[in-house]
Amino acid sequence: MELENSLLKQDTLHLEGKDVEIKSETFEKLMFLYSAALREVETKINILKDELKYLYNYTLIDHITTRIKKPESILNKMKKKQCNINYQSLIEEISDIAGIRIICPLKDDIFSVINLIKSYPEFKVLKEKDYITKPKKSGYSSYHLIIDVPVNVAGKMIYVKVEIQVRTMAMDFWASLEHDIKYKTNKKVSKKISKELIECAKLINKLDVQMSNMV
Ligand code: 0O2
Repeated sequence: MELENSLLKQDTLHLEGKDVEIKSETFEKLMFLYSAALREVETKINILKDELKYLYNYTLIDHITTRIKKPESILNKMKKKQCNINYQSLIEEISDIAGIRIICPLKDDIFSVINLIKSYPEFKVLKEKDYITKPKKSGYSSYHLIIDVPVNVAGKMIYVKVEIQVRTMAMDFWASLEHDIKYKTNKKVSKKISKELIECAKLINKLDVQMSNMV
């Protein structure tokens, strides 16, 4: 595969400048680290979800999904960001290889989830993007956190980046459809459709505010 071939030209991998060096023969070994970090986060969030449900009968989190970015998508993103195609820049520049999406019923729940995640001492927040208070031009709304997650490999602690996206069910509905229509296709979406998508995002925001006010 093109990506693997390009990456594997450099077989010594330095992780985050933290005194760990991995002699990696395969791209899969690196992906294993991301998948391990993702599982750590997924377990913690699932426990949080159940704890709130069973102890306080509150549904703060409706559901969560996880994914590891496909090699083709990693390569496309590296090219788009004009990165050097090697492990170093993959690890440093691409923050969302491991991704978890947390879907909340209400808009206010997003900020509660974010505060709870920030209170975990083992997660180090590297970056946050509040597209809730200030949606993207496209209309996209979501709260993003990039965190460093400790993973114990062969007795050594290494830190792996995981992207957490938190949004409401309504925002998720919009983002999923918009993604299918526009974000991942190479087809140019007409101005009319883009405008309609922005209008729909505004309606969804109104709906989220109205629903929040009812509870
Ligand atoms: P996919 O397929 O979802 O993984 P950065 O490195 O932070 O400077 P980046 O990662 O492009 O740049 O940051 P940004 O804009 O916050 O986007 C990260 C992710 O948010 C995207 O990942 C999407 O999942 C989502 N996203 C951002 N903008 C939009 C949008 O307009 N519409 C939709 N539907 N999703 C969006 P990927 O890798 O682009 O895609």
